Amino acid sequence: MATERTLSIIKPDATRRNLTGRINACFEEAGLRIVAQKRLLLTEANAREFYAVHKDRPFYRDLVAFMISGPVVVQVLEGEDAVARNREVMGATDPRKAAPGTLRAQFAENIEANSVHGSDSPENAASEIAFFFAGYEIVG
Ligand code: IDP
Ligand code: MG
Repeated sequence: MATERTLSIIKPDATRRNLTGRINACFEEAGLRIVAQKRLLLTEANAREFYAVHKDRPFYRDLVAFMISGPVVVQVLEGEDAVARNREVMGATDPRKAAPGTLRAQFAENIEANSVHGSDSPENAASEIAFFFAGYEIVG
């Protein structure tokens, strides 16, 4: 398996509850290295563009409003099979279906305010990383 990079976002429900460090510790314990990280407030335009793939879903407007409701921490995680490994650490979208011990099982408030985002394929990881980071901001 090759070393990969994936985009992670610690969502506003988690930054509000001061969970950034605990979530980052879970990534590091799972063998994922945080090779880029910044805290920012998404603009509405940012959030709409980032989640454009979901623009026809009934939850899109609420999701955009939630993602701009407070600070997020955007980060690049690097490691063996990082995309899939991060999805395992995150758990299922709906915390009621997330395996015990996963981030969403531990921390998510509900299916929308579910604490973390992670890219779902290496192709999407590359475009999501480029959405937030210039090459010089990523230090492996
Ligand atoms: P993922 O984050 O596990 O990849 P996606 O299906 O890509 O899940 O959905 C993106 C985000 O949209 C989710 O993380 C969650 O915040 C929100 N979301 C997904 N499904 C629902 C829903 O049924 N109701 C409300 N929000 C949802
Ligand atoms: Mg997704």
